[in-house]
Amino acid sequence: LTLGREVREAISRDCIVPFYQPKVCLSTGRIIGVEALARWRHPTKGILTPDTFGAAFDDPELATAIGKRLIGKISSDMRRWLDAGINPGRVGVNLSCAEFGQPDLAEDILRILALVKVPTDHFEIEVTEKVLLEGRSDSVSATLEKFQRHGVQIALDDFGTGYASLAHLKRFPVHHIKIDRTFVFDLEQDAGDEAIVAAVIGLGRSLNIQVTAEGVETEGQAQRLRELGCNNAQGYLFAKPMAVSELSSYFSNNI
Ligand code: G
Ligand code: G
Ligand code: MN
Ligand code: NA
Repeated sequence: LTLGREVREAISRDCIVPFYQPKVCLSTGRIIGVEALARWRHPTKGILTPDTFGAAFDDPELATAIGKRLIGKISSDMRRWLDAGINPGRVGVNLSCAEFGQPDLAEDILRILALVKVPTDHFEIEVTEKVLLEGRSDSVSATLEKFQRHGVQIALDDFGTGYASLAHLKRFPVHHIKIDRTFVFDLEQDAGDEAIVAAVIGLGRSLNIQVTAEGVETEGQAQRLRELGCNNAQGYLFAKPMAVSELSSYFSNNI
């Protein structure tokens, strides 16, 4: 596989890096956390998004290699922010089905966090319902519970696009629901989307689960979300995913 060889080389040259997209409080606009999103600093093609290499996240060996390297970088970035007196809140880290296939996933990640001495409550694992459905559910829940016991929270990503199963919210420790951007896009025009968004916000409120709307691009969408009682949002309206270097000026204006 050419992609495999190229990705392995990119990892060894330290070219796969985290970008960070702020998550903000809809009432104050202040940053409440960031999501780490993998980027490939390609020597000739520039910054590549997972559009071009995301297939690697489906391969157990490559996904695990990328994931470990990214968590190392993310935790040392967090260490540096905290040391500089900046508190960016929780950083969300995406983990794929392939990564959940690794029996030592939680131990490996927790060990990396302990190494840089970052408090675990600065971390959140983002999983889609696909992870909950496709993994052996006993081992997935054991892994998630291990994270939870050590203070790492769990976010259910792309919520609404899969099964949006209430059983998942009961069976797995879920602290945070991220409403998929496909429901936010047409929120002001489509009564069905609005009803779904309102229902998820209500669900979060009754179950005491934090809710974040993804893909917020316009002030109109943000306003509608505020009216529906949504507390948190993420999207180009507030900030795009940024390199660490760009993030520092964002921090100085938004913390
Ligand atoms: O910016 P965006 O194009 O970053 O991300 C595209 C997709 O790739 C998203 O669905 C996101 O969850 C996934 N993705 C981004 N970074 C990572 C990562 O570090 N690990 C995994 N497993 N998936 C990621
Ligand atoms: O992990 P997840 O699938 O949630 O990844 C988020 C994806 O959404 C990433 O690819 C990220 O670059 C992208 N994204 C972030 N904000 C916006 C936005 O406002 N609009 C759109 N269309 N995509 C966004
Ligand atoms: Mn995500
Ligand atoms: Na998502």
